[in-house]
Amino acid sequence: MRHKWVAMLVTLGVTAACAAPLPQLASNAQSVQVASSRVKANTWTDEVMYFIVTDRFNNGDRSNDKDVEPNNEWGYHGGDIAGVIAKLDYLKAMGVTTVWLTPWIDNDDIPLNLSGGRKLWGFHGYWPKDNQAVDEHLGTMATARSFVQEAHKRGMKVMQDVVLNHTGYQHPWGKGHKDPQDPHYNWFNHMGDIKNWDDPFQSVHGDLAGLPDWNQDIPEVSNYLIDNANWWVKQTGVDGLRVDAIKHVDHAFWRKFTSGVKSQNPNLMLLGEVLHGDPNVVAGYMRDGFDSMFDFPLYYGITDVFARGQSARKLGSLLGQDGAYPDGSFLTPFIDNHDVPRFMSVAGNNGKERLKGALTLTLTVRGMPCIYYGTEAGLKGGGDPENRADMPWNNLDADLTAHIKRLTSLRKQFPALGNGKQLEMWQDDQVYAYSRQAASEEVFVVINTGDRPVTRKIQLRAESKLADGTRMTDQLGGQSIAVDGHSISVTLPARQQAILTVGTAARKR
Ligand SMILES: [Ca+2]
Ligand SMILES: [Ca+2]
Ligand SMILES: [Ca+2]
Repeated sequence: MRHKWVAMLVTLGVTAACAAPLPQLASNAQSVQVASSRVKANTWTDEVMYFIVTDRFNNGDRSNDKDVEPNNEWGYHGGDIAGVIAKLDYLKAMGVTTVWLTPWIDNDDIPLNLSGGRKLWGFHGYWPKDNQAVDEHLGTMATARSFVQEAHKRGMKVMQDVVLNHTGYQHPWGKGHKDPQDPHYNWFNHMGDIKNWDDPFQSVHGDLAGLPDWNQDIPEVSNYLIDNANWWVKQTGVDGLRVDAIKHVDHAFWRKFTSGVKSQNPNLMLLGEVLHGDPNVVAGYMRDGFDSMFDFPLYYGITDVFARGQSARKLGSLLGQDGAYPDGSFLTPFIDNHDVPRFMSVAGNNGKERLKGALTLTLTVRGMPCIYYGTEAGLKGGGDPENRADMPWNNLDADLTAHIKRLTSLRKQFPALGNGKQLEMWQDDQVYAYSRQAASEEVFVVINTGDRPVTRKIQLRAESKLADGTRMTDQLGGQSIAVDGHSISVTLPARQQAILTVGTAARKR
């Protein structure tokens, strides 16, 4: 979660309203053990994840369309969980295997009122109001359960987005968080808004734009949050949790959280979000017990190289730091999401070709790729909320969709693309190449990120088992080449890529 509107909200002054108090969940301090070491439970690298801002995706139930204002970019637009269920077959046909939705937890019921009559709603889901309910705009607990069941029926997995740093403005416990007389006063931090984002103490203990900040330092709170996460998993049967804003909570809590959740749900996949470009910072949270982390460092590299035309060596430099992670093979690479401008709004000329290059990298590089809804439509959008526009169902892009399907299909046909070891083969300012090597399979990916055609003679890695004379076929462009002198010679037009597999035939599309 990113809060570019922090200063704006503070300046304008926001209003929040009251809600009825909630019963407190029983504390379960005994169930929680602090992790002594990181236990590796899940590898989802052969998954393809698709991320949906539920309110903006598909309106499957008109009966929950209260507060809908299609022309208010900060308001509800009517999308819901039923709408996602209706599109599961569409997603499956594109090769998606895992779906992550923005938080479906009940959010604030009254908007923030900004100057000029503008109203900000929690359509994004990151303003929790009732920790044990589904938001009425998105569905009910039964709809959430049904979504998970329908996904499972299709062999797909579901990630639930959870917010453990803060509550919404109207959460019954949080709304009194500045009042020492409030019974839950100690459950929240009282530093006021984060002002210096580089100050680690402020970043953890300060408020994000006035959102009441949980005080995870006290066991009542940390146990409650862990119990609540386990409660949700039990209620809905999700396969994993995407955990929001973890850099705003202390490492000690995350160690307790990952251990406490895994002790109840050993197979649950935990994916953390730290919006930071330094692999060492992101790796520090993976060490707290998260199975995977969003690959924000590589995101910046993908944007710089593919959208902005900077040196392809940046990709090599970033992937060369995988050793910083406890498990560098299980990051979650992505091109863009709801907290950053969409790729198509950053890329200049030939944006669609550049996006296809970025997709080729994202869907063949190590880790579990994540595709943001609307990528298959070439959807544009700058900062939040422009990057959360409605899914343009009547304006999908056949070419982009076909490229995604081609890549997901290749991942199925060549498991090394999901599970193989990532080995760099070549880097220069314009070309980046790597192999994905499994026990009995090698796939080479060669990417021309530049605007000129290239030919490169690329030496195979010492680890390669391919003998001279081995024929290879490019599954994207169709060219056929032979290994010669433990090398391959690859020619690529501007902004094109090759995915080379052993054999003379292009696999069935
Ligand atoms: Ca609806
Ligand atoms: Ca609500
Ligand atoms: Ca915090």
